[in-house]
Amino acid sequence: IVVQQAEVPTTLASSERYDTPEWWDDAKFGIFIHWGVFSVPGWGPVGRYTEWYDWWLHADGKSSESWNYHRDMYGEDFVYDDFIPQFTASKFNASEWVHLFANAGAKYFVLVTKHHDGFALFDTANSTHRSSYHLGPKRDFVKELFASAKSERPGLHRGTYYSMPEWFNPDAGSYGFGNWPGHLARSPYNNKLEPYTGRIEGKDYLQEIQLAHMMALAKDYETEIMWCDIGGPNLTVQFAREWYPYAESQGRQVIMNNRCGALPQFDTPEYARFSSIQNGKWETSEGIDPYSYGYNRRTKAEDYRSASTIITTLVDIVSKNGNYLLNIGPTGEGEIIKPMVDRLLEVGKWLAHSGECIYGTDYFFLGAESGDIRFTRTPTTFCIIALSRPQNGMLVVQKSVPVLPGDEIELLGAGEDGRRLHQENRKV
Ligand code: FUL
Repeated sequence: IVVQQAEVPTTLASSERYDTPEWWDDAKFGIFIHWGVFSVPGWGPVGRYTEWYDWWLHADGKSSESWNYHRDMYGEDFVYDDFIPQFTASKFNASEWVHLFANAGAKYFVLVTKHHDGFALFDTANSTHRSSYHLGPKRDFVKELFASAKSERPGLHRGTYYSMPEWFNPDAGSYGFGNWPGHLARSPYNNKLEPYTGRIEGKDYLQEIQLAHMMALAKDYETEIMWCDIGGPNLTVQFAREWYPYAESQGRQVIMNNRCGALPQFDTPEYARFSSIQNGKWETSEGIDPYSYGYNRRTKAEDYRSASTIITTLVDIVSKNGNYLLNIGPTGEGEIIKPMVDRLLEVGKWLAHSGECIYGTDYFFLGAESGDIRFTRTPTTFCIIALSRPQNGMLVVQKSVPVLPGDEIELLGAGEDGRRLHQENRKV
């Protein structure tokens, strides 16, 4: 017998595609937040993502640095899910977070709502019980953070990172990672070691977990960005067909990245960026930590990217038609540590006086760069941004730039008191 299976569409027709929203094009700078059970150990060998803690523990084997660290710190019987009760979030303060993001000059944020460990930060009642709402702190962090942002910083847009596969979920079977033979997790119900926490027998992974989660984030939490990860088997076309018209009917513009499948609205280079102007909008993501999205207790304060590195990266990306999603990794207690806060606020100071050359700008198509100089523009302004202080105080632009006699030139920046420079406008 040959069973003809219904074909699941994998892409949207061009008539069903949406442009990137105007608010997102204009926003340029967002904050990415990798926070979850992995933040509790918050540790990884240098050069590795700490949100992959559980993976390295298995992948690296019993004589590895990862395993030795884990055994010495927690003992060899301590499994990843034993970190769940320690994920207390005792210092988490939604209001402080959103004010910090806004004061950093970010116009949106993207919260990891479920990473590859399958542990969600929202109410997963309809699908699994593997979430902070059912286990550990018993709190719905997506709801708390989104509610704060909506009421306290309404200009700050809200997005959700969502991992399509789950590493050790037997129901997710062959989806990207597959099962890990012998992987055990602590059951929240009887405290025994079992194959996967919170699993509800007989669920169809794609329909009842993945799609159900994405729909909940879209409708119950009103996410504006569905920032999927990894790709793999998915029902994104089905999702998009429901979500886009739904959001549109509410007068909201929403967006999905290229890792959802179906409709790549924007590219997502990771710890990397394009070196030339791209026709399509794109977004680089990378950590303040030079090696990891998740918090790494090994990283020294001076190793975090400096504010000036962050600013020059932002300028470079924006001049090439991209957005910059800068990641922070809070601790398991929900604290954003001081070195990160300091850098974010420093970036915010710069954006406060020079943001008009960033937000709402477009690239300048005659050439994004010339040495240490970048260009951006709006319909009425042309910006020349020097990435380093020009020698002898003289900025030489060796490009044909659209400046006409009669135009006014203004130098943006802050004086020593931090206030905007007041300069006599100069006529060209
Ligand atoms: C990757 C993930 O595997 C990383 O842990 C991180 O979340 C990054 C943004 O995407 O694919």
